[in-house]
Amino acid sequence: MSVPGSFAVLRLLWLLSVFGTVLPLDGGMLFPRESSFREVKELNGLWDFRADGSPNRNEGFEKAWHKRQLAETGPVIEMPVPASYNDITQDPTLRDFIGWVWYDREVAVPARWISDQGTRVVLRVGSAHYYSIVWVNGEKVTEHEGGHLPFEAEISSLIRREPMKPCRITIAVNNTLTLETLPPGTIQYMNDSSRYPDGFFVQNMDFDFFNYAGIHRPVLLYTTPKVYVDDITVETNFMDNTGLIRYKVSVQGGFSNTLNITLMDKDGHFVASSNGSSGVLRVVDVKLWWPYLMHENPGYLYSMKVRQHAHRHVRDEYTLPLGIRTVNVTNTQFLINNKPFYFHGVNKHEDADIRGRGFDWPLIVKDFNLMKWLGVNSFRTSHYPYAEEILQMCDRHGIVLIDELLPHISVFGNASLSHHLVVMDELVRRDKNHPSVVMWSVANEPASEMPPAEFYFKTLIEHTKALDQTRPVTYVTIAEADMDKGGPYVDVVCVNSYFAWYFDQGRLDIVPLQLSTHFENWYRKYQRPIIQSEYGADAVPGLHMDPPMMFTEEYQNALLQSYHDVFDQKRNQYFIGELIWNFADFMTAQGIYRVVGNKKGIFTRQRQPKAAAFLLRKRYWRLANETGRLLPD
Ligand code: GCB
Repeated sequence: MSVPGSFAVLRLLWLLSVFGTVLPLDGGMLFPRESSFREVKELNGLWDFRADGSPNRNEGFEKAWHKRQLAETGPVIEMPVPASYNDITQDPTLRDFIGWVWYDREVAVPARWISDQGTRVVLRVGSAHYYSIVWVNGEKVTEHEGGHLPFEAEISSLIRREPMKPCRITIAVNNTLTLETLPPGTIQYMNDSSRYPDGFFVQNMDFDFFNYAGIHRPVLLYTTPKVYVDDITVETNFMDNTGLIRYKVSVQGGFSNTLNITLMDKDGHFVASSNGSSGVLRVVDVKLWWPYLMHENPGYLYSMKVRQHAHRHVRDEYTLPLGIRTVNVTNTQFLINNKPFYFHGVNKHEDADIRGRGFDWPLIVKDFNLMKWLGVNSFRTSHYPYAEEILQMCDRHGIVLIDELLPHISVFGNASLSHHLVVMDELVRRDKNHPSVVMWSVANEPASEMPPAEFYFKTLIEHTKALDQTRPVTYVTIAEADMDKGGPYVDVVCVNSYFAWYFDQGRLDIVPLQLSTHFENWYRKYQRPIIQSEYGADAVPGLHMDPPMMFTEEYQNALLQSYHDVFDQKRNQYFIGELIWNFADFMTAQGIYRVVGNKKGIFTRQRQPKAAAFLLRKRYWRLANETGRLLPD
């Protein structure tokens, strides 16, 4: 990411510079794709399941439940994977369960995967919240901390040991949040025996969404050859009509053989080729990746086929979809392909009835259809990394993403920081090649009044910029005091505010003054473009009152409208985007501020529009016409 001056000079410098994406983690996290040399077997469906309800939640480890089938060590129920387990049964104890839950199932592994010593078999979990341990046939193969990113383990030699036996996969998942986890939480024991039974505890959390848990994304077995393409990194640029793709490929598992890279256009026609593990592909008459509503052909993707040869035979093949685009930020603008981009979008959650945070294609496709209906060109992955399949949809449809790592954090110790840096590495490693990702958000609303916060954020933001120099970095903030800690380091100021909602309740008349003062102060201080990264009001669908009162659909509409008036005044100055809170109603912990969840959605949780959806739809299509057209050079 660079501040544009003379673009041609910068492009030249780009070609001469070193690779901008530097990843300290060992190994890649390429999305598993089938090819002539790779197979994928999905393990989704029903698994056996048991929550460890013992007082210390440790019975499973004490009795080594992983050593046998789960059904042999106690009662089990059927649990769908992927899904949160919380809302699947009628049992409130399971809905609110804190501690270890256990899943297992047997898998028939294709005989040729076992007999062919040249095949590498990998077990991959798309995500499981929060801490996971995985065993295969009773032997531990991996563990992982963090609820929203994939992890995997090679299991080839293990399954070859007893080739005739089915392969039993056991996964234990713990959703307990502590001061060491990200997001943090605390476990509080209630010791007053006159009010609470022995051992009674609660999980305290500082974020506003239900702590859904379980195996949330697909579980897969996939194969690669023994010597395999492990990671690919691409960075793109263009000069006049020529696209430039700088690539780096790493091969693992043995001697790095000849690599051959072929780029194809959307119709499968040859575009360019190269040999070797790094280089630059030149694309004549390039078709750039454009956001939805900014071009008649948004989301244009090329395919980069990476082939690994040995003795003139192809040994491995992996095809990466990629889009060619640039991102730059000035003091007042966000530029995609050197054109000003205005974010008119939403904040989302991975959240729905029954499945909780579980991956669900019908829901994902419905949400994309709703976003396109609304005229949304962007969203923020509030407040954690979303499934990679969602990012792929964004790539294909031209929906621009602010890729966020974490919700509210309030602990700034060394342990949190080291873990935060590792998860940031994991996020960049997974998402670096997605053209839809135009900015990293390292956290939402950190309670930065805590003293070590400034060091924490400086380190985190600088680390992220060192990982990836091609994208701007932000963190999302709500208070000016918070911004003082990280503000000097961010490229774009992302600000949340809830005027006439959490403050000055019911007083819509104060919004124009407070909002514009707020913007002016922030711009004066940081001289960075500003995005309204959250604003909104709860509306209970079907509740009406005119003149508007809080919680009615009319109030939600009127509040949005009063924000929009100020946005329109600042739009041609430094104000570069608006993301409504929230796309849809979503579940939260129980509390007196939430009526069965957060109701700030412009759609209900079942994805039916409230009045505000129509208001926003009108506005976003108007904005698309005013801001989205390609501006002349
Ligand atoms: C915020 C948070 C978001 C909450 C929202 C609200 O500032 O970032 O997670 O859900 O406010 O509705 O209170």
